[in-house]
Amino acid sequence: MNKQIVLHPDYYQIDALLSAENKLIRNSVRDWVDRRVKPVIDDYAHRHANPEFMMREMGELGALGPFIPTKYGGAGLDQMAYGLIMQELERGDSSIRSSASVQSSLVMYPIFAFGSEEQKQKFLPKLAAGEWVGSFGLTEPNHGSDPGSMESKIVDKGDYFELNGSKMWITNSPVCDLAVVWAKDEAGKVRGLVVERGMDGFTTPEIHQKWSLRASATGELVFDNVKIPKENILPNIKGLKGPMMCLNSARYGIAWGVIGAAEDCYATALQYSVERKQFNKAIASFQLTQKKLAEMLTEITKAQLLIWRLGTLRNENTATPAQISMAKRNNVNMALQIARESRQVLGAMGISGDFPIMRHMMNLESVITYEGTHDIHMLITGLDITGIAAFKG
Ligand code: TGC
Ligand code: FAD
Repeated sequence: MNKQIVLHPDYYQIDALLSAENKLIRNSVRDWVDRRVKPVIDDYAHRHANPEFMMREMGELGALGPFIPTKYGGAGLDQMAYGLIMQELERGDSSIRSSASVQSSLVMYPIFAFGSEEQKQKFLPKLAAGEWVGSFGLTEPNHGSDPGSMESKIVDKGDYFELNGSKMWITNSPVCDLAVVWAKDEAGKVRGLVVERGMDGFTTPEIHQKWSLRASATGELVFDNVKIPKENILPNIKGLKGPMMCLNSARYGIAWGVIGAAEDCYATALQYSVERKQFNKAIASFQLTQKKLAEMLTEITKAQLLIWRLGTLRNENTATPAQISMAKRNNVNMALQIARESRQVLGAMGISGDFPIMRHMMNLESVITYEGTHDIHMLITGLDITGIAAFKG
């Protein structure tokens, strides 16, 4: 078996469709993940600890806000490059991809797209360098799939806005230097604001005891009469459309990322199956094992083609939110099914921490829920087909 074909399956020669620049950035992130993530990630996951050093190193690689123009510290790369970076990070672990996609799509993107020139200059270069860590507060304790019903509020106090409320299940919150937060103004319009660590009344308690994304810090954002200077409001957006546009970017990145996790599981199962003998034969020689492997490769290949096409549409700025939902839903589910099948190929060894499969599987249980659940994305497709929003009462 050719090691590269096992580790990085490319059955339909999609590599030939990528630019030299795309392959260069992909290969440098792949190399970094092999050197800096894979050797330590199990230890961090076992200890439920966040590998904080990685943010700076991802900044050095150009993996944070890669699509942000260079004048703001980004790498000025295209959407295909962004996706490939997410794929390589998630081959290492979904936690690392989560940190990077929140920073890129949910923090840097809204500041770039909706922020003032001063906000862009103040925040983007330090976020791109990984010097500052950002988080994104949309979900609340009582409002997950239905963010439009959020209760967090800002009240105009003349010189400043007063923010009250809380956000729940927030990636990076315990370690963030700033948070892009969505709250309603007195007119009931959703507004975006940048809340900075150190502001009085702003706290970020951690959520402990997760069985998933254990190498990522998740927590709350709590606002108790926080005074938000007016210059911290994102001036160029009003309405739920603002956070949803950020989600389009993040969901697109996730649809790429999970292919990395799926490939890591598939490669592990394939290698194990040729080495493990039962009934005096490699288990890879049994038809039922081959069925599993053949189906995994087929599903990975279909997911790669789907996301490559979506990447070209994103580069042309013509991808619709519903197309992104379809890719997020399909590819995450594909990766989760492959993690489950791969685990079975390894028998008891599949549950062992000596292999990455169970870690990927547990991570993917979050990925199938966050950024819109599997079912919500199906209903978004249903709405696109029929014109009827089945999620509304
Ligand atoms: P609805 O009435 O349909 O829409 C309200 C306004 O928003 C616009 N809109 C979008 N705009 C751009 N892109 C999209 N994808 C959009 N979806 C909706 C819409 O056009 C409308 O605009 P306007 O101008 O007419 O006001 O909204 P709804 O209240 O019925 O809700 C439907 C919706 C789409 C919000 C819901 O189906 C949904 O997607 N829920 C899922 C919530 C979600 O994904 N939360 C994610 C939180 S962040 C997170 O999970 C980060 S994890 C990060 C990590 O660690 O990687
Ligand atoms: P609910 O909305 O309560 O849904 C529960 C179940 O009901 C789901 O199966 C759902 O599909 C179903 N359901 C809900 N409404 C309908 C409907 N109309 N029709 C049919 N079924 C329905 N959020 C952030 O804002 N920022 C973050 O950084 C962030 N990071 C996260 C990190 C992790 C590890 C996790 C697990 C979550 C994170 N989230 C974040 C929150 C995430 O986006 C929400 O968990 C997700 O949107 C679902 O909301 P919920 O958990 O409240 O589930």
